[in-house]
Amino acid sequence: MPEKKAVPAVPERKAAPEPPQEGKKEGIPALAGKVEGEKGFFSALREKIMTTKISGQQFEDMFSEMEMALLENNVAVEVIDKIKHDLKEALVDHPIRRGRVEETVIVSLKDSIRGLFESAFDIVSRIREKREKPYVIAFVGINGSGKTTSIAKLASYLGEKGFSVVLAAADTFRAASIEQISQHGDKLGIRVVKHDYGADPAAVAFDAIKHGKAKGIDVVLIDTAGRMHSNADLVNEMKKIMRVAKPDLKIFVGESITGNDCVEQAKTFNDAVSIDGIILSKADVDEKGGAAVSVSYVTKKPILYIGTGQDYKDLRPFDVDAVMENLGLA
Ligand SMILES: Nc1nc2c(ncn2[C@@H]2O[C@H](COP(=O)(O)OP(=O)(O)O)[C@@H](O)[C@H]2O)c(=O)[nH]1
Ligand SMILES: [Mg+2]
Repeated sequence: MPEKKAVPAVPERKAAPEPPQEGKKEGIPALAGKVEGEKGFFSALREKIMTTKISGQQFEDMFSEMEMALLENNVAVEVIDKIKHDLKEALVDHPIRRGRVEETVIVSLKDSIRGLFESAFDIVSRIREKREKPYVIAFVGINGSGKTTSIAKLASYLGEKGFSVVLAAADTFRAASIEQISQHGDKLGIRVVKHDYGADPAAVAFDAIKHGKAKGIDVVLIDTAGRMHSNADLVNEMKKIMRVAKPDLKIFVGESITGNDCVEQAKTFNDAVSIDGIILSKADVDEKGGAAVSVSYVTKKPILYIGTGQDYKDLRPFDVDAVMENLGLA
């Protein structure tokens, strides 16, 4: 090893000898005192020894495997593109400490996924903040996605918080829908405003709000029908309900188990009536988590609650940390 320095010390830094530090076994006596914060020759050398870089090609190879895993777990394609972009920025051609490559990739992946979620707001505060009663929430989503069940859960929760609630049976289309919501109303001791099957859903919503105003009710929850989301009639019907009811909040309810379909539905309803938030139902049966990871990013709307079962108590505020944990990314 050279006895003298191959490159002069950086001029502005006085070569004040540092006290010998324990545990430092650089094996280069002439440079041993100059490791911390060193610039120039030695730091360049040290960086070469201590760090590595992921090249563009290595990244592509690594990501193609990751991409397969994300697709298999129902993560939407545009979300995969976003994750790829984030990881590329974070990883390609940056020095990474040797032995820390895997850890660095995982940290970058977690950061990227965490960044996909819009932050949720608190419905209870929103209700309290509204001066004029009632606070009106309309629920949209396709048939069987969990709207009526989620409405009943939310009604139960709001009841516990001390709010008076009325339900609007504005799904006048699906067989037994009015009976279903009426049963929930009976169990919860909550009034259900209903018309006959085939009646105009907007009229049901209107009546429920009128009733709410007259009785000083805090919250009106509007159930709606969800025939196929591609059906233009349905979209027009939704728009009419929204025009008439002017809800304070429009919540899309989607089945988390349907993965990409759920994301597509959310997009369609968002385009049609501009949703404010999302409830993901059936999270208790979803192992993949792709919808949870994708739906907020794609719509730019927050996930407010997840449904975790069929009981009234099975509605949880959405928690990014819990989702990360479910995905094995905590
Ligand atoms: N396991 C589970 N089942 C749910 C959940 N939410 C709703 N369901 C069930 O899914 C089915 C359809 O729900 P429903 O509320 O009628 O959907 P709607 O057609 O959108 O009103 C019913 O059998 C519900 O009991 C949930 O979070 N977990
Ligand atoms: Mg229903």
